[in-house]
Amino acid sequence: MFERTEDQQAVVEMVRDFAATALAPHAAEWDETKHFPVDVLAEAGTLGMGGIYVGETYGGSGLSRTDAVLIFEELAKADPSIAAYISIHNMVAWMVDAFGNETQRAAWLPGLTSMTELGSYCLTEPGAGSDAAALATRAVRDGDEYVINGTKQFISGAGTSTWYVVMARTAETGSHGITAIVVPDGTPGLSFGAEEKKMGWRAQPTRQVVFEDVRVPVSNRLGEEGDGFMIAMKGLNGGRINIGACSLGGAQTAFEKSVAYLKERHAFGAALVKQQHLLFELADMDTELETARTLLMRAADALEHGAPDTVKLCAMAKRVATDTGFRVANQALQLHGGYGYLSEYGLEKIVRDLRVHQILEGSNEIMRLIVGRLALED
Ligand code: FAD
Ligand code: 2MC
Repeated sequence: MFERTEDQQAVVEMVRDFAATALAPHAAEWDETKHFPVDVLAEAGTLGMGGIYVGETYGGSGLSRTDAVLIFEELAKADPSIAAYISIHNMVAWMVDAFGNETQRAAWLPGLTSMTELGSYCLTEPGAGSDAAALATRAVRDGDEYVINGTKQFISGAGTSTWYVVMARTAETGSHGITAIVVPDGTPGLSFGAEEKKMGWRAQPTRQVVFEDVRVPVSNRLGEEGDGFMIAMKGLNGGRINIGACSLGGAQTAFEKSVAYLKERHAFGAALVKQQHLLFELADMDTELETARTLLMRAADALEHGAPDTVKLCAMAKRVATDTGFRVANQALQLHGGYGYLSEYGLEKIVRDLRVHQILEGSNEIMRLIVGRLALED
């Protein structure tokens, strides 16, 4: 699990090359101008990054969850914001592949896997974030159609995506009364809020998605009525690992910048790296990143093989990797002194981008809730 195979090494090198040429040189500008580079995403699609762990029949790459961790770490080394969006898109593509029927997969996957059509995951609402099972967006059946009303909050890619996977209430039975429905862009009654102004993740849009008597055929439902919460949570198990890998990638870059900087910056008659305190800081950062990487790979392997402790490991790994990523990035900024605070050095963007990983895809408090509850069951 920990030694890379030749195939994995080849994938990593391909992604590293793409990230270094297509993402890294533009990341600062996209952040500043809030540009969502859909053309570059389509390029990532041609390289197989639109459906990393989607089956090959409809254009997926058929790779494993541990491969995905390696890929997202590489992408995020160049730009955590774009890497994180690709991770959400992959979650959507996988949900269609895993829970869609043959007709749905044939219709929706080719566009998703090639990333010529983007996907958004719509769970959170203004009144239901962490308590996702309390969601109120309603889908009422009318003959062969669902009529959807409600509002989704903080939806990544909203306004640009072609496909919205929407978790909506079809019955008053809590988490078992939720259904996953695919809503195409352009459906009458579907509209979007203004782009949120954010601390980080500025190279991708976050908007409300509003449903006013939106009608879609019943054949757009993923799985059965009432399966939606389970589908959403299973998607998130992988999403949580991937977002952890995005934290790792951003923080790894921040760490490497710190090593180079402390070697080169002189004070008190020597390079700063000669200060044992600073060397120990670097040692801790390196160790913490490796600890997080190891746990992520362990969780990804559990998910890949359907291990009974998958949910717990994914939650543990998400919390550890995103907390570690933020701490390391923030410490890297500190090690750069005043220069760390300047955009030009690239540290403050990483800190801004990584901060939100502690909040979304299940906040780190919710990760503790999941682990704690499961620990009591053990
Ligand atoms: P709340 O649930 O209101 O929580 C507020 C605080 O209370 C948090 O610190 C939380 O951890 C804590 N808390 C809540 N309940 C408990 C508890 N039981 N015990 C301890 N602490 C608790 N959602 C999507 O569906 N799709 C997306 O694409 C998406 N993209 C996002 C992009 C961005 C930039 C952001 C900021 C959010 C995105 N989200 C998305 C939403 C995200 O998942 C939620 O913000 C997150 O789940 C937290 O929900 P909330 O904001 O409503 O906070
Ligand atoms: N994997 C598989 N199944 C899961 C699961 C998981 N990770 N989490 C819950 N379930 C199942 C659970 O087993 C139960 O099934 P059943 O009733 O058949 O026994 C069902 O779902 C309900 O679970 P709970 O009884 O634990 O429900 P509760 O409401 O008490 O808590 C909680 C659920 C808090 C774990 C869930 O609401 C949650 O994960 N909240 C965080 C929301 C979140 O992660 N949002 C992210 C939005 S996406 C995003 O941010 C992006 C950037 C894309």
